[in-house]
Amino acid sequence: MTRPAGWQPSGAVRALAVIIWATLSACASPPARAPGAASPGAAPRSAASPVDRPPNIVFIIADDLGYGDIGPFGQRTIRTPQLDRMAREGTRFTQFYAGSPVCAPSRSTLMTGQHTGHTPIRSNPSQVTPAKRLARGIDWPIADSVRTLAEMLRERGYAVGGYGKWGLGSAGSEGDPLRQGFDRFFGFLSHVDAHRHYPEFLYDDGRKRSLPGNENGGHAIYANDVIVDEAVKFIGQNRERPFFLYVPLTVPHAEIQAPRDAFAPYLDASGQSVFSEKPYAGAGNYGAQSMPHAAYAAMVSRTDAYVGRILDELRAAGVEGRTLVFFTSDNGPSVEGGSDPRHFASSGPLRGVKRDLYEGGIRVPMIAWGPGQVPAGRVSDHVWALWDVMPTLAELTGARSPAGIDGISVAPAVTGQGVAKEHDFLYWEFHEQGGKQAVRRGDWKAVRLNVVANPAAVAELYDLAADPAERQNVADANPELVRELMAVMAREHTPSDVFPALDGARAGGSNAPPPARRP
Ligand SMILES: [Ca+2]
Repeated sequence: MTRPAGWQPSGAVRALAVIIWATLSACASPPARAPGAASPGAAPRSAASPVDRPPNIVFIIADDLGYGDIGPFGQRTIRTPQLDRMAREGTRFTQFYAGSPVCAPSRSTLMTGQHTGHTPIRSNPSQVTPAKRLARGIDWPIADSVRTLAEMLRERGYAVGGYGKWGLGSAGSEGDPLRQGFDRFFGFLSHVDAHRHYPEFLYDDGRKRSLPGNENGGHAIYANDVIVDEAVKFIGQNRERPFFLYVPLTVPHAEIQAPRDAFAPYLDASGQSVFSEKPYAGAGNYGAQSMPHAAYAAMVSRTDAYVGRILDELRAAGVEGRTLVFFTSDNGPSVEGGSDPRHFASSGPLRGVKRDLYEGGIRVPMIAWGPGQVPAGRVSDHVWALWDVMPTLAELTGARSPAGIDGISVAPAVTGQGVAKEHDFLYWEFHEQGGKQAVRRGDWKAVRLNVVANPAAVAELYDLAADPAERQNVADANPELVRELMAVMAREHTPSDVFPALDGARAGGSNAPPPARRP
């Protein structure tokens, strides 16, 4: 955060990064595709391209895992030895952000490279206008016309597999992952289905696959166990070609349920929880849990074990030297369904939880791992967000990133080679709880609340460098800065006919027409 806004790496820095990348890449085994056989839609590349042999990409995203939930980010109670190891062997990013404080829009920013002022899925399904929800099914689909991260990498010649929760379109809709760039998808398609960890079925390439023993409330097969079984198979099946493995796990999202063996570290000799417990009775989509603290810890440790399984499989397949692995979360920790983020300090030192635009709702862990490619044991405070993943992976793989998106490539922050670009600003909007907007510029963070009822709402202002917990609202002392950041909010929100909640809530209540929609 020390360089002026708008700073760009020089051509010499970029060229150096290219040479270093080419040297690293040359050590890896080539993919099966014939040399020089460009895939449809791939960017034209020179003979000196750094990514003639593009790395495999594994992107693991936990669900509702807070900034402070895992060891590398300060957790002291819940055990996460695999993520501890991943961080020791890779780079930990302390200022990485989700796209949104809830699931669907966060995933939309990842898949489109656009922030929530532009991305097609702006909010969870409950916020779609009722008439349209009836017409199109529960989860509003990403349109065919949208080019997704999965499509970008498939165009580059990657095998593309998704294992976990999709949430951006139901089976057969235009948002079906099989119509959005995935060769294979196994798991949950809708958000609400994914609230259950012992479902009666999962989708296997668009068809329902029964999970025997889960009928009538049975707890025979834990969904994420079988999801990771399938994900691991994908690695072995595609070891001879570049692959993109997307693993959107549905843990530790409520309901708070874990397999019996996952509880072991958190039970005493008599089988009782080692934590204080207040049983959760269950409500709505969420099942009951007699030991919610132990169960939550078990879910986070199970998440950790899944990461370990994937890293082990990469080694067993002999591809760890040409694979980049990312681990993050889609939003902050939840207070719903029996979750109790205060017990484990799940937001770490940050203010807020899921559905907040304070840091605890949107700042999430991020670890990048790639032996010989990503520096080991490094900690980076580079500021980036889920919508930067698409252009970053484009640079790392030689794929063609869409024009006009909000994301920027931070590839040098991942490889440790060169200096990564910095954002002029980051923007978030949230359509529930009265409507919220936030902007981060440098270390300044502005948050507007209740913007639907009060289009004139003035932003709160925090100095994250001096006050990372956002305790001191310094808006009154910095009126000009507040005006500037509210102008960013007014500019970055573009209207949406599907998710219109904020369309009348432009900062300052201006009735001026919005700027032209970006492509
Ligand atoms: Ca989530």
